[in-house]
Amino acid sequence: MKKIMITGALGQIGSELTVKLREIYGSNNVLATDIRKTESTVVNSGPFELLDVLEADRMYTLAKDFGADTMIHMAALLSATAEAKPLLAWNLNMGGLVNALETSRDLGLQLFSPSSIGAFGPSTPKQNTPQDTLQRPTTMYGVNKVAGELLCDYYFEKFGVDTRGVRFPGLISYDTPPGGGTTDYAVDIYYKALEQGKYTSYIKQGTYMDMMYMPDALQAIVDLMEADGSKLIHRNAFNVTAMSFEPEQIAVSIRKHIPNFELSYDVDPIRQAIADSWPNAIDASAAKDEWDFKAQYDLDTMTKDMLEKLSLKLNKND
Ligand code: AKB
Repeated sequence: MKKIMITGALGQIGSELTVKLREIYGSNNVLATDIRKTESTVVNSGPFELLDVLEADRMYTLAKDFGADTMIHMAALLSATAEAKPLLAWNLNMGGLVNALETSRDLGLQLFSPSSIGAFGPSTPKQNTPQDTLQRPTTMYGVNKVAGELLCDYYFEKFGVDTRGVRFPGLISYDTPPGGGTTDYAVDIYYKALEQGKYTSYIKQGTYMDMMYMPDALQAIVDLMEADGSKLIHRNAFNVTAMSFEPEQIAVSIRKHIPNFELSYDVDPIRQAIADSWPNAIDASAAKDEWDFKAQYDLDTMTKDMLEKLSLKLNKND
């Protein structure tokens, strides 16, 4: 990775990834793009262009003019929004990916495109979910992710595009809030713990899902993209995870810092159904074996860092 173009750069992952990549590779070597423009570090700290990922010609021209050798394609609708707007999700998630693949094919770019634990479904083994297993998701997001994994494999096999990707779990960060995901409760809970001392979860007690702290997710992207391609067997869909917990466990972790924190429930049937169709805990051993994936943060170290960073952020905004 030397000249990198990012789509969806103002989203939850993109906004922190852009900053990290600019630190590693130099500000002028990372072109951030998004469908909107905001007063933000991403826009102000290096090159930025407006891009709707459905505009294939503009995507191609921007990548060509920038001299990109790498595309990191983050623009997508997340699981809950995709379930509410399935046709839009199909068009945007698949159309954007096809354009990213075609641009990468024409210009010889290396391409990162994220999959998700959403690529699994109710018939997938729930515990220690294997890397290679049944994938019959029942959500539009899951359908998009499985199709995306296969399409990326196809472009590698057929056209030699150096496609790479991981199945991300829920990602937790203090910088940019996620939007429209099923796992978003695990971010909201920290904001509400600091602001109100209590949180009402839309995910039911006892519902386990895989999660990861954002610094580990960003490092995973860099490590996979820098990995020796000849060692990658599962190049587009590596299971990665750092922890698996249910709402009560995150509450216990928060109470180590905010002893009176209260957790209650008002379950959202749509997001609960999505969560119920996903694994409880996936097996990330293929990522460890093939490119040395490892996560630094567990639930308690993440909670400590989240609460410290978030209180600084929230106090600053007072
Ligand atoms: C979501 O909940 O949609 C995402 C995911 C796990 O892919 N965070």
